Amino acid sequence: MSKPGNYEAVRKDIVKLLHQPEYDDGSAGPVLVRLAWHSAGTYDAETDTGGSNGAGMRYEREGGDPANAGLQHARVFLEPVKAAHPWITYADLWTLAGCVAVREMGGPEIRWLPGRTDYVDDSKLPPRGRLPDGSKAADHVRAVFYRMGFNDQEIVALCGAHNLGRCHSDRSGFDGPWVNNPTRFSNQYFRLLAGLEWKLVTLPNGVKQWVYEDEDGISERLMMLPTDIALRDDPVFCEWVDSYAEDKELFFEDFAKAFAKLMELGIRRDARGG
Ligand code: CCH
Repeated sequence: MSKPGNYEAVRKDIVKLLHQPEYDDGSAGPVLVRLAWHSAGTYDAETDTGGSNGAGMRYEREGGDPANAGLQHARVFLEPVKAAHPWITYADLWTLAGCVAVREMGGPEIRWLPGRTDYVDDSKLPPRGRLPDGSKAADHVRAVFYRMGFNDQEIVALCGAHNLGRCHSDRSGFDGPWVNNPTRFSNQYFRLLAGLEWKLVTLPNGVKQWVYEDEDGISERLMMLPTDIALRDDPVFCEWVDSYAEDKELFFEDFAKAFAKLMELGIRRDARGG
């Protein structure tokens, strides 16, 4: 067991578990990033409810939200780290793991602070349905992220995380990765979103998503959600899609800021950081 407060030791153990040859594309990284985001993304600024405090996904009420399907894999990956460092809260562990995973997959360093509690405050519990629905349009994306306190630029930067990982037909119903190398953090998602011709298809399960077909009409395995395409087609969002497609450094900087802000939603610390 490490000394309480030794977050460097926790970081090192998270790095060690990222390599998972039997899982998805060989990395636990993408699903850890999604766990961090879904733990925080229930926040509502007006009522100051939701957010990563409380690690509510441990319980059926939040963990069983269909939007969180598949995230049990991420939580199971992290159990040995929690066992080796029992002093860290789940809420800190899940958010830290997301930040470490982004960095280890080649992304920016994200400023992360400890201090989240696992105490479940019933008055802060988020109702289900606060996370975004990939089948919807730009107005839905805005409503969800404005509720957390983000602006249009931050929304586009955050959605650049779809450079990582993939959709699973047995989780969300969507299927496939957004980019060819889904375990490497880059701005490729924006370059493909802006640069390729995307075609709307209906999958055998009835779910509609966008796919890329090359000149011979052969469907590649790359995909976009309707909400991703909404970023390309919205007059304000699209300016940021183009900027991030052209300027990887700008994307990394803006992503790091927006993701750090996401991890802090609803978290308050006293002067000593407690
Ligand atoms: Fe996302 N995301 N996301 N997403 N997401 C999915 C997968 C990942 C939406 C829907 C989906 C963000 C924003 C949005 C990741 C990070 C972020 C999936 C597939 C859907 C659907 C789930 C499955 O089937 O396993 C929608 C809608 C929005 C906004 O409107 C933001 C913000 C972030 C992080 C900053 C990551 C990473 C994945 C891949 C997970 C994996 O298991 O590979």
